[in-house]
Amino acid sequence: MSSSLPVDAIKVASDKHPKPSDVRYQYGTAGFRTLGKLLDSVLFRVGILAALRSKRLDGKTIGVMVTASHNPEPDNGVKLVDPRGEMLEASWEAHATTLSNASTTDAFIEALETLVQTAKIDLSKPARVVYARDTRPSGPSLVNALEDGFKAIGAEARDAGVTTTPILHYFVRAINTKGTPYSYGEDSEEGYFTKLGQALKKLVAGRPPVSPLLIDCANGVGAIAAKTLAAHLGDTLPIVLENTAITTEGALNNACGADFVKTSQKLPPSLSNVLKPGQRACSLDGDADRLIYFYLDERGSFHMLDGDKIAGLVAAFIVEQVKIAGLEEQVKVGVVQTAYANGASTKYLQERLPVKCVPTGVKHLHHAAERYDVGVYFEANGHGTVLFSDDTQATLRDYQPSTPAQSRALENLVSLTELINQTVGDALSDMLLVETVLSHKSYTGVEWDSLYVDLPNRLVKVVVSDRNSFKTEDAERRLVSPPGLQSKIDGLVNRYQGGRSFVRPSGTEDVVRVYAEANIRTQADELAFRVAGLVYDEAGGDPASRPKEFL
Ligand code: G16
Repeated sequence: MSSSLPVDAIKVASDKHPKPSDVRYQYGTAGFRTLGKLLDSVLFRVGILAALRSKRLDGKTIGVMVTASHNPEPDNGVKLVDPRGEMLEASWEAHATTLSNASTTDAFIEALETLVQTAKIDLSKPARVVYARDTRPSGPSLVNALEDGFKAIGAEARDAGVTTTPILHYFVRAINTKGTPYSYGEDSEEGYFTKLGQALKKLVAGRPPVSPLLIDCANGVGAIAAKTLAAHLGDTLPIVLENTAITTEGALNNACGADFVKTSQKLPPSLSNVLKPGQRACSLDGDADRLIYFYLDERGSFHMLDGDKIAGLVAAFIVEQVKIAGLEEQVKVGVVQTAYANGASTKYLQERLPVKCVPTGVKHLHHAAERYDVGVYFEANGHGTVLFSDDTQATLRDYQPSTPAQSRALENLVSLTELINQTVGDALSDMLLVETVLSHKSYTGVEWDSLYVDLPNRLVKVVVSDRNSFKTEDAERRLVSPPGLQSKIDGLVNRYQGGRSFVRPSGTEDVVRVYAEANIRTQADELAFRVAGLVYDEAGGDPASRPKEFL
């Protein structure tokens, strides 16, 4: 290795971004996430870490996204994106946690030197990064801290401005594949929107026009991207944008957006006088990587179409196109879910395809989906995508169809590989995917919803003194710690018909999550309430978060 760390420059800059003494940071489910005001030192250090990751990978561009996604506005966060646009490799999550917790500048430099040694980083290599942020008020100052990190280590940094998380992931892959046979597209927003828009136009060519789709933008960065997308799509897909107040203080994710809809199983109040019965609508989350659909029936009752329903719709369509194309033997489709998947969706999918259950977190689903020729993965919360393996994409390129029907199905599959953001869950790309399938099947929300009937379910949060005392196994479906709690949960679950419940610590909020489902609504609510009560009693719950009855 021919060069060393610019220790003096890092020291001077690091002293401007001291670590608060009373905070312990953790690179969790989706990076660092906590109150924005606590993150200054973390952003500075992440800037340096991203540069080292790039050097370790021979100067490939690494992405840095400043966002707290579905969390409330005072929160913020940061996550790193690896060269193919996927989440940071797991072993580096531990390095991120270590660096962020070094208590002083000297301890930080020491931790950096250890990392350079243990990860065998050649410091003479270039460091390239691309970064972006969402619309949170704390974003600009956190980006300044990040930029100080880039400057201190001498990284070549490209500012992608204010954009969605999935667009940043797209950029990373597009930059790293530029000029190669695997080119992912132009590395610009224009390139992203053109790619998606053109693919949609091919997929729905000749289909009847559709009625306008209403998008709840969660008052976040998705509002900006959806507006640009709408302009690219024109009459192909008329779009009405709601909850676009990106500069209104406190509005982000507040009583709107995908997490609100999924968790409360309700229409955002802001849409109650806007959404017409039968109209298709969807919610994005704060950084536009999650998508939940919904509609009101003729009686005005709310119906939600979550990530599980999206997986069912999309997987069935892809299987059908593969079959029509005559590729059934060569291209096997599989689905990946988490424990949050509704039991009815798992049953529906298992009757048709291989289904795997993995722990929460897109990175787990993504890796499991990579093992299929076509891997469809969605979390129930609306976070997911579809992956076509390199071999499958080559099969689609080389295949010679023998009938016009085969040829059309093949073209559809190829266009799907363009329409779908295969780097990560992308609400806008997923929305176009859903719209494509609805158009091909001539489905309204009602027909889509009737593919299977969801088991009533409830998700609740409990604030406990130490969520890290909760440890799980079997893809988070069972607790191993606190000892004895799982058998109490089992005892309760057995009393409910169709009962299922599990408890896991969140990786993005300081809470423990409780999920329950049962054959009837009152029973699902009661089971969730009782299990939450057990957690609360066993784990020293915060009185303010004592589980409330939903009945
Ligand atoms: C992130 C992850 C998701 C995960 C969600 C909730 O989503 O990317 O995979 O489902 O957090 O995780 P937890 O239950 O551990 O808090 P997002 O949209 O917030 O980035």
